[in-house]
Amino acid sequence: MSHVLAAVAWPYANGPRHIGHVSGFGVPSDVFSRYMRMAGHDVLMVSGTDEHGTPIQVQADKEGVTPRELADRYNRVIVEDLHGLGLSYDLFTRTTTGNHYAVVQQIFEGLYANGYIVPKVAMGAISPSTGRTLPDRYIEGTCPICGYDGARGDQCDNCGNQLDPVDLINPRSKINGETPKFVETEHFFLDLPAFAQALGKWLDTREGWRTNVLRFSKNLLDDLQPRAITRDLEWGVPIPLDGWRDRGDKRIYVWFDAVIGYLSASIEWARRSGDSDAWRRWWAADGEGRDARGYYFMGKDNIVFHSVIWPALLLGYSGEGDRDGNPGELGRLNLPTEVVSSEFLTMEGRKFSSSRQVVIYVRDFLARYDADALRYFIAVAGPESNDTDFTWAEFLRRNNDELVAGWGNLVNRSISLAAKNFGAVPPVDPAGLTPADEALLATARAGFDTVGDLIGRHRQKQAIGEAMRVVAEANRYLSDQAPWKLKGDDDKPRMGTILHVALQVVSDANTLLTPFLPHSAQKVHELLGGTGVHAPMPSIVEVEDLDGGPAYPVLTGDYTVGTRWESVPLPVGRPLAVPKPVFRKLDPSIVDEELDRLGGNE
Ligand code: MET
Repeated sequence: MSHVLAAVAWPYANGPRHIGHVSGFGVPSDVFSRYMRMAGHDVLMVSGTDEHGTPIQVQADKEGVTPRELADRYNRVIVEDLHGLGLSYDLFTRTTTGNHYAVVQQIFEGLYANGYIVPKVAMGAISPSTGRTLPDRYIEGTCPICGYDGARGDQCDNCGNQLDPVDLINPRSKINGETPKFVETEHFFLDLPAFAQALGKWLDTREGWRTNVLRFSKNLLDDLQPRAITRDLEWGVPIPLDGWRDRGDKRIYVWFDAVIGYLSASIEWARRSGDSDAWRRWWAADGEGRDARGYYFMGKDNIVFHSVIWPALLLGYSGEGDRDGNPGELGRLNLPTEVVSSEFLTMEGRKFSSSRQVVIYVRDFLARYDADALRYFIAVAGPESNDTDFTWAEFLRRNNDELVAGWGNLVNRSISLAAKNFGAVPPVDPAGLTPADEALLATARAGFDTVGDLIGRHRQKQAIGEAMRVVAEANRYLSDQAPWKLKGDDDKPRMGTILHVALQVVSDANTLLTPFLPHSAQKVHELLGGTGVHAPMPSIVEVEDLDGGPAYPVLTGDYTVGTRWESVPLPVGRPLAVPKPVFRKLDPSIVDEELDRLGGNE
């Protein structure tokens, strides 16, 4: 057993999340965490809503509410959506908690004490018409590095480089098109160049990363610049230094506070668990967390923050950047084991866009379809290592031809036949198993190694492909053996054997599919006569803020109770009832209906 941290990207609380968001990090991190727990590891899966910074401020201005009101609203919406998908967070919290503020300030102070945070006068953009600061992301222009015309002030999405708005050619405000004015303003900078060697050494020791993620991260080291980690903004974590703490107009940069969320959420989880030091099992590099592993799940636009900036913060706080320093009060902290980044999901060939209504919100999806139908699509056809397209026609096909006609059919016909002819799990005939029986059972058993290994290496597409291969072989076995023809008294023992084998393989395949399809796995477990929790689910709990702030909803759960990653022999004689179908076949008319719902459709 080992300690495994599943650190999942924090969705901005500035609107409902769409299926592109959850297919990049939400579902894959849940599949991974569920599998790791089933395999006996002590998993801590944490995240929360990202509630500071300009993404929240700008949307709040648009809706005419305060940032806090906006964050409260969408925090709840997002918590409910992730709950609907069955994502098994140990704690899904938010960045506006007292605990998070304290931890962010602690990390800032540690970095400052080690000399990695320095004040500097920089040029900041303001809007000439309103006099307010113009956030980096709301300035657009031509990238000075690659010439792409849609570059943002903080980053070019074409070449992936980090930018400063002042470097953009022909800068303009995304809010109203005006040309920003640049004025001098004092900020704190993270001395990123002072981590070049330590980061390079660490990246050189990384194994098993997707090659593009590792290559991209190493390339970033060639041109590290100091990064501003404060902003001219009223909304955010105050700067914990004398003379700055009480200033209303400067706050810590949202990305600085958000990545620290992985640590602060772990600490919050520990404080709520009754053992306030328990977080150290995943984090303390010199103590209980020495052998822990940390996997970070995100979309590809977030790589730099997880493979360069967050590790730099951890190194600097631990006193392990390129100059001498001491660890802060929390001690030396673990760096990520792996940054697991996915690509993008597009929608009927176009980029997701809430404003153009090229979007399917999680909530709307779950109102019309089952969570596992979406989880299945994401697992078999999601953007794991290539940009991929969601189309309703493909969703329909995957659901009807694979989930319903493949897995659902196997479950249904095996259990129905056994229930009708035996009313229970039949025994194996004393004549024994045939080579075909043995071969199928062996295929299913071998799945535990293959599928588990693939999930452990973040090859979830291949993993579910292997699990579905077991399903396909079992369907072929049933068709070949045709147990329904063996109705005579002499044949019935053989019919029992075939159904015994089929049911055992249904049970094994169900376990293999549990990380992917937890809702239906629980149902199949019950159809097989099982009781108790097979696939644990998260719940929404209203909690008090631990440091006196307002109460809020979190996602949490007890995941120690689910089934293990192993073949469990089905007890002969266990009563079986004729099953109701587990999966819903969808009518082809949904494709046109859904396309009509999408905006901008010809
Ligand atoms: N809120 C960010 C995003 O949605 C992710 C933050 S992960 C610490 O891109």
